[in-house]
Amino acid sequence: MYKTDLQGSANDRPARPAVVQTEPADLVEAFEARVADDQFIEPKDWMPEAYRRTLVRQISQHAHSEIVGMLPEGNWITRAPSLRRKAILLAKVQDEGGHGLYLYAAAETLGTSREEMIEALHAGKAKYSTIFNYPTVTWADIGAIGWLVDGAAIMNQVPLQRTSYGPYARAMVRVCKEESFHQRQGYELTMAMAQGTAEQKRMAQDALNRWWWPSLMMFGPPDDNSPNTAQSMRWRIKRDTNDELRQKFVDVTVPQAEAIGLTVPDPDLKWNADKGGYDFGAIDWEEFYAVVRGEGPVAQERMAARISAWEDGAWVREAATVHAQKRIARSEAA
Ligand code: FAQ
Repeated sequence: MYKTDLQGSANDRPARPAVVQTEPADLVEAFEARVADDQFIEPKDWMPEAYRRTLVRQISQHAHSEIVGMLPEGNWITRAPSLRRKAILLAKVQDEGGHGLYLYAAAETLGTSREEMIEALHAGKAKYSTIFNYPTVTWADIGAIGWLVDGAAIMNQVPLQRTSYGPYARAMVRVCKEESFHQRQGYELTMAMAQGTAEQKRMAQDALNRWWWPSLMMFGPPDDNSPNTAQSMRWRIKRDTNDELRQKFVDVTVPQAEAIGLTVPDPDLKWNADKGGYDFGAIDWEEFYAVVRGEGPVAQERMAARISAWEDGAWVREAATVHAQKRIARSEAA
């Protein structure tokens, strides 16, 4: 149900056709000069169509990830073990909804409506992050999501505050502040469990074991199999490559695990003094591509939940539209 053009492994994917330059050379040149000068491109500025398409693709997929990403944690709101944990989790899930909205709004400035983007998601034409196709089976998973998933998200999003498209960069500033709170609450939750009873520590370790590798996959395919990175780096949409960000995440997160007595589930993990970072084991890219193709453990459940939420909410959208029309009519009559 969640089909993509990413069939098979990265190696047997056809190469993308070369972009044919049909746009006025002076406009392209001026655009490229502004990007090279680190100026923001704004909605009304001229931009190459391929730049616009790339942004709509990335920003809408990012928005979908935030919205689908509410589901794994939403699953635990009614079962949070204390009022404090419940209040934190509710706030976090609401924040993710807000992030989705800022991002849909940023993408809309490029001329694609929110309805079109949501339709593409529901039709399986748009992607969302692989990470949200894994189930949250114990309370410790809520800690692991905050610590690892939000941790990976921040690593990717901090540089996006300097992405070349103004509305996306500005949305990221607020998103990053909130994600930073999310990461801390997840780490604090995991720490509490790691220092709790033997069973709580076992649950924390089990959650780390299950979420570690999918978190590394969030950064996307390795650079030599990432069809979009080179162009997105040239346009300064991406500021770092997938592998660079993945490495930074590993380097920051491994000491955090050690500090709370948990073990990263990678027998090949080893500090490499020469590079000043960790060497880590091979990622299972077949699993990544299978999840991208919609074969993740709870992929069908996630899309079914989103589609039914959209359908069940139709009356709210209709009521809000009628209310807005009445307000306009009233203010015009006054
Ligand atoms: N999942 O050529 P690249 C969050 C696709 S937010 C699914 O490297 P690109 C907050 C990629 O789209 C998490 N698909 O692509 C939160 C492309 O296919 P396409 C989301 C993936 O764009 C926390 C193809 O593979 N964050 O977690 C994935 O240059 C907790 C080839 O890849 C963002 O979206 C994947 N993991 O780099 C919420 C950040 N990776 O589109 C709730 C913004 C790759 O050509 C709870 N996005 N693909 O058909 C980005 O930085 C980039 O888009 C990347 C991918 C880095 C994700």
